[in-house]
Formats: sequence, structure tokens, C-alpha cells
Amino acid sequence: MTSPAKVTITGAAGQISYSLLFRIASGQMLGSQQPVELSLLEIPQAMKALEGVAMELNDCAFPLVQKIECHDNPRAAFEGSSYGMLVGARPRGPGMERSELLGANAGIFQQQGKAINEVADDKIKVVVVGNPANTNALVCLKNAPDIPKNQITAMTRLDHNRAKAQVAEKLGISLSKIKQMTIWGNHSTTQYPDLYNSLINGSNGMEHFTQEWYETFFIPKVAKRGAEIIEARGSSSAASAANAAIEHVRDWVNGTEEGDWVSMAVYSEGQYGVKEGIIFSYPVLCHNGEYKIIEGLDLNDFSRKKLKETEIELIEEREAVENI
Ligand code: NAX
Repeated sequence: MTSPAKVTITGAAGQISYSLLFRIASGQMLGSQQPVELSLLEIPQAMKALEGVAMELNDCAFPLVQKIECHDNPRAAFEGSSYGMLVGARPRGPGMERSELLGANAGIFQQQGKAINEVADDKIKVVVVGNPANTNALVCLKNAPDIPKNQITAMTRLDHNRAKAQVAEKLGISLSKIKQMTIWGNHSTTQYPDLYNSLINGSNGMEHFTQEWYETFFIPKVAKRGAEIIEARGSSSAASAANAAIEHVRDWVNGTEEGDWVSMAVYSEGQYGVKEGIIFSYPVLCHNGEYKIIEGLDLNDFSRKKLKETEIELIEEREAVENI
């Protein structure tokens, strides 16, 4: 039998994890042949709630689950871990400045990055979901110097899926007809969902839309979808975020579909003229457990301007955490 893979999930008593854990446990992320050990990390105040989640996981009697551990200590939680799903983060409190939020999270991701560096499997794959996700992933990466940079990523798959869903709804077509969607940049309102390089019903995406719809409806709709969900549901996206995290890791491990690509926020080495050393969302192909940024796509003046805006925001975020 295949030996179990240890998956560490932080913020495991939170909303997103409540959807995420059960799907990992049932094999939807790593496959129906891969046993898992779930290592759940929380803050001390949430340990009682976490025990409740662990009891429910137990009660599902998932055949793939070999072990469930609950921790409030990152070093114990990441010991020998092959996958890190970094969901827990400090939410923005009332009156909290953006710099304070970045600072509070930098502390968390610094500590977790160090723990990953010291005790995780050196092939660990990390996806950061907790916001501000790109910069949190950068802090984690900087604190895990022995882990190759291409093993630490942030999630923009939810934005990617939202963009595809908007197109499908507008054109009344099946999602399978929409390929090569790209989210560029930050998981924030400056992100750039790119239809110029997409393929819809076999032809260039922008042949189906006006520039006006693209600029005034589509881009803000995708970028502000999180706020729209909060307004309607009274709390932030949880099941769709968990689904995106599952797909991010599943495709990273198993590969992307032939003729398509996905969006992942990864360490920039300067591709497309983007500043080196920030975590930037790019179109990527995955194969044999590794991602490769798609290079050579055309970017018109509009797209270049949008990439620049989101790049500037990420550089500012990086400066803010460097100053702390
Ligand atoms: P919740 O507040 O329901 O859960 C977060 C959990 O993290 C809490 O149980 C908390 O105790 C725990 N936590 C806080 N600090 C921790 C630490 N240092 N170590 C371990 N656990 C810690 O939030 P939820 O709705 O689950 O969202 C989690 C994060 O995902 C938030 O930062 C949220 O903004 C972010 N999101 C990111 C998305 C993305 O596309 N990248 C989309 C969805 C979501 O908004």
C-alpha cells in the first residue's frame, strides 16, 4: 500500500477548513489511492473547536485517513509534512490599518515558514490561502530558505474559477468551452483577469465581448466577487475557496489538462517584466509535480497597464513587511 502523505492544514477550525478537510480526507485532492495523515494547526483559543472538527472527521470513517493530529504548535504540526495548506490568518479587525494587517500576518507566516524549513519534508508543496495571500506566501518563503522557492505558492484559483464562471454565464456556454484563463498578479482587487489570452469556443476570448463590458463589468465583477459573497451570505467565501485550494494542489500534483492552463501565484523570476522576488499570479502548466510559467503570451497596452498596477501593489506590500 502507498505510504500516507502528511497534510498540514492551518486555521483548521475555521470556515474554509470546514469544507476543505473533508474533501482532502475523502481523496478529492490527492486521489483515491493516496492515504493521508491530517495534521491540524490552530491557535490555543480554538483548540476546543478543533477537537470537535477532528471528532467529525473521525465519525466519517474515511478509509484513506490514517491519522488525525491537532496542534497549536507549528513545529509539531509541520513535522514531516508533504503538503502545507496555510489557511489560517489574522482577519482585519475594526479600524485596523492595512500595514497593521500585513504586520500581524507577517508574524504568523514567519513562524510557520521557519517551522516548515526546520521540520517539514524537504519536498513539501505549500499553498497559502490566508490573506493577504501573496505577501504571506512571500514571508513564508523568505523564512524557509532551504525549501526551493518553487515549492511555496499562493492561491488565485478561486479568482480563476470565478472568471470562468462569469464568462460561461454571460455566453450561456459550458465551462468546458473556456480554456486558458489567466489571473495576473495579486489576490486582491488589483488582480487582472485576462480574456485576451483566453480561448472560448475555440477562438480568442475577446472576440466574444466588447472592451466596455470587459472593463466596466467583467474585471470589477471578478475582482470584487469576494465582497459580493460577503454581502449576500453574511460571511466570506468558504466552500468555493476550499474547492479552489483542492484544485490548486490536485493540478500541481497530477498535472494540468491538455490544451489548458491554470493560474497560480508563484515566485517571480522577472517573467513578463514583473519585478523579481514577489509572489505574482501567472498562467502555469503543471507536469510531474512541478509548475512552469507559460511564457511568450502577447500583452497589449491595456494588459501591460493592468499588470503594472497589480505589480506595484505587491511591491508596496513587500516593502511594508520588510519594514516591520
Ligand atoms: P476563519 O476566520 O473562519 O478561520 C481562520 C482560522 O484561522 C480561525 O479558526 C483562526 O483561529 C485560525 N488562525 C488564526 N491565526 C492562526 C495561526 N497563527 N495559526 C493557525 N491558525 C490560525 O476564516 P476563513 O473564512 O476560513 O478564511 C481563512 C483565510 O482565507 C482568511 O485570511 C481569508 O481572508 C482567506 N481567503 C482567501 C481566499 C483566496 O482566494 N486566497 C478566498 C477566501 C478567503 O477570503
